[in-house]
Amino acid sequence: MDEQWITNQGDIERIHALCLQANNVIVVSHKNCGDATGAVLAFSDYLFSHGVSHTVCLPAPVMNAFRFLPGVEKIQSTPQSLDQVTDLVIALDAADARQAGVEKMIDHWKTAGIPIVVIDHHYTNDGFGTIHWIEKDASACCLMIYEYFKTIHEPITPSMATCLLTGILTDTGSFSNAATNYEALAVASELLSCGAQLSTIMNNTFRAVEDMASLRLWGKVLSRLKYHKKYGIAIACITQRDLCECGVKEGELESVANIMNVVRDIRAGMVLMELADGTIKGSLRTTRDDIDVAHIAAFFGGGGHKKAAGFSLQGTLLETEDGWQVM
Ligand SMILES: [Mn+2]
Repeated sequence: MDEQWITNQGDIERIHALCLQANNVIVVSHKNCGDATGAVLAFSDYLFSHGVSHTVCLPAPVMNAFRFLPGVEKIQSTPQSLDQVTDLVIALDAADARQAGVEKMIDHWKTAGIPIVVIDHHYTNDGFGTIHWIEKDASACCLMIYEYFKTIHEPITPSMATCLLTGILTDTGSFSNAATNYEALAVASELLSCGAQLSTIMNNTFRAVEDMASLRLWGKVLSRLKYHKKYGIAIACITQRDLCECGVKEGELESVANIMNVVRDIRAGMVLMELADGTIKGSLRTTRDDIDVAHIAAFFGGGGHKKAAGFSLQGTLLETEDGWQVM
């Protein structure tokens, strides 16, 4: 199938038709993200309501903050679940095949002529599918799924509304970052009228610190905060030793790069965390309109959004006299 880029409503209807015809759809997205998790679960509810057999796969178990989402138990882990026979792949909120956890399958699917529909809002999206609907200005992928449901007149249940609102709230930093716009607020209000559980979302998703142990860990990490004067970037580093000493699991810290956004006079914040698999996960955040952290992440081989981006490096972290070194 040739590469195709979606531009109008008729194409949304075409994706809908592909879904209705499919015998087994695989829905994939990236890990540790409210927008990704909310989008796949709302899409799963839609497929279920039409009796379409499907599997929902994410590259890692759902983090604590999003385990309240209705239908979360349906989510399976890639890559094991990707081996099954499929005739349609839907990738949501993922900028490339690796982020979606499908890098080992994508060539096989393409050779077999299986359509791979990519619905995404990352402006670093590399067009890894065969049919693409990319809205670089959309605040969240969940907003696009909302538009999709509206276009095909799909009724939005309270469960779907909670999933979609979670994506909008997480990607806009609960309406605080630059992705926040009229559409995000208008759709959020619409989702509340569909029965979205706002207080449940807020209570589960926006507690930056999981427990006392995590708070102590942050005390330790913030006491060593470095500031890169030339670039105006504050850098916090979390080592495996820190996690071990404080008794915190790495999965419990995934969304807290936002903690750096509380500092007013820095240009951007970066959190570097050593993972048990020998890689270092870098997360970048800014609240400033004149900074593009996706550009910085791209320098390290990563990507993302202007306000929130990430990358991954091989190695371990070593504290030196004037900063941190990747060994
Ligand atoms: Mn997103």
